[in-house]
Amino acid sequence: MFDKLRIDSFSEYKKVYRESVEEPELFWAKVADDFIWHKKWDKTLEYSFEDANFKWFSGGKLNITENVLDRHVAIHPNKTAIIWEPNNPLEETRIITYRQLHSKVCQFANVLKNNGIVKGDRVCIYMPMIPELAIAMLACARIGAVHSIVFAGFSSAAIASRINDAQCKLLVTANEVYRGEKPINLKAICDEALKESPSIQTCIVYRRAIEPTSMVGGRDKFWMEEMHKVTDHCTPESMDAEDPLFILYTSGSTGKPKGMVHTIGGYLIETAYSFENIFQMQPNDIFWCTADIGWITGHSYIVYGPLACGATTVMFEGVPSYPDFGRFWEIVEKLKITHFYTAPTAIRSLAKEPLSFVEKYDLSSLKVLGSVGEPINEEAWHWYNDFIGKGNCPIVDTWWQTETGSILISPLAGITPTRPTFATLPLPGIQLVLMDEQGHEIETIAEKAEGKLAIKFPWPSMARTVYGDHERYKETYFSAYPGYYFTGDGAYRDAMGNYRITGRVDDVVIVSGHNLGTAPIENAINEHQDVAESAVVGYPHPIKGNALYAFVILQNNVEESDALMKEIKETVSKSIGAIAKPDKIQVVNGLPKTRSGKIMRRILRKIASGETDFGDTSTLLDPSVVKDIQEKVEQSK
Ligand code: 7RM
Repeated sequence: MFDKLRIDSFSEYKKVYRESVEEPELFWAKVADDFIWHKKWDKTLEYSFEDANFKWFSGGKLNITENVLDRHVAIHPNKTAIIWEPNNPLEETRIITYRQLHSKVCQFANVLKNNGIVKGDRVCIYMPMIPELAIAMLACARIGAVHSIVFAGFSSAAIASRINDAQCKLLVTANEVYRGEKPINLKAICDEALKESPSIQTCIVYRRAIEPTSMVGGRDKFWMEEMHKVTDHCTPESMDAEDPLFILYTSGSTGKPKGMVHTIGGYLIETAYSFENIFQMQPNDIFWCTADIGWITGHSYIVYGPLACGATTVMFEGVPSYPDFGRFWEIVEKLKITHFYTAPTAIRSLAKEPLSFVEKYDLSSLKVLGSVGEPINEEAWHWYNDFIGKGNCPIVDTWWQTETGSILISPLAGITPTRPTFATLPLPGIQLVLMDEQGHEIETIAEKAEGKLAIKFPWPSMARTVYGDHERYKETYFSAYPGYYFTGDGAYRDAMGNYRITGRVDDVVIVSGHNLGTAPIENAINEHQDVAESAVVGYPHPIKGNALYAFVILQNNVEESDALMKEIKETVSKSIGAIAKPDKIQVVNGLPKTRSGKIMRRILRKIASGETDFGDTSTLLDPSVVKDIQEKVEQSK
């Protein structure tokens, strides 16, 4: 699609990278030139690290849906935009062309308007992986409304708090979701949430299943009935490049999730640029990212990136294990997938099943494999390379975050020399640095230069703020190293400049590729009446990457029991979602704390992963607690 922007050799990458660092604004302006604007921008970049203010292409006017839809309808209206694969293989695959997608998006945009939604309003979307989810988000973008997608595995309490935080006016959902064996009634979960969310005036319900659905008069409306009332003509709203496109919540190290705000111009340009160059697609290729659209990976690399490049993108409703562990490979064969992008946790869980699940299918359509979400370990990398790629498919290990909007470190498929477990080199325009303990840049060229990963110059798709809390944005990302964006990750760099990300250095745990804050989980556990206090840490897990270990102090006179442990897990499930349930709960008498009362999770992390060297424990208030916890853990083994 973007022929002019496509890098096609390693020497060209090096040249473009160098130019992008020497004159970043010129570089990004050239990229932005290839998109459809109503009016060109006044200034490419204005920024201040000190105030954490970043503006790209401000004064520029555009509508993102013209770039991801109208533009392609004009060139290839009958090209497939979305292939939808249902949870149940007996149900039919849906093929949606660019023309059809455009028509549905415009229609649903009119539905939103009919229901009082105007530019700037926030719309919450709580939907399963069906095409209507993509349609709803693009419809928001068409009229300048801001979407806030909540992953359909979250609980009613989690939806309510997100709706309330952004004061969403409308909620889009479906009556049921199918993932694996049992259907889940999403509408019932929404009804619970809406008891606590008075800002919602309308709830639009897509009938995923022909089930009786309880509807609240005046508030709830069926998708189909609303669609029948409108045409498929909808003039795209002319938006400023810096107007918000969406809010997406991500967990932080303190209680409340952060609503990361992404803006239209920079996000469009960089998701498209990164998609084009990393995946190196050919016109008839088929791209499948297995993430859920409820996470940033789905936003950027199922919807916006691929569609901006006019590619064919696959949406899968189900799970890798249903009806059996061959489901992914069956789909690869059936849809002739050329580009397959998944998470290390999925790779590890499939690698432990018999190889016959892989060998049963013809995977020869595959050209490129991708990985995202957490560091990929050596073993999983080789299994992926040998048995899925048959040694013929470059693996792009892509590092990025909800906050970065698009991939910042990755090989370009077939171009950048790869190194197992390394995300390799920064994309053009991305100025990475490693920081030492004193907060200085590590400039050493060595086989292993190790530090904390930070970024020295703004990039277009970076989040602009935390919704309603700019101070928190400033504090979280720009206070650790003044003049830099701090990623929260540790990393090392080899002598060739390749980066390997080692993981979070703060209190966020990546479980099965999901970014979970330990603080909200502790808050949930503490809600149980029998719990006095708790601390949650991650520990290495062969399948999930990390699992959660909860250390819990019970109220006096409460007896430890299996039933109680189960109740505690349920409390977490209810307030956050099943993915946040701790794998292990250890009852203890005390927690290792500093004099100022901070729990030293570093020590608990070591205990949880079976280590005995705790490093510096001089700030511990009462060192005997540690011994006591270790003994209890030993006893319960
Ligand atoms: C895209 C996404 C972000 C955190 C990030 C890292 C970890 C992501 C990789 C990775 C090693 C990778 N967004 N992470 N990709 N670690 N190698 N290729 O996952 O906001 O949910 O998580 O995920 O710790 O900071 S996220």
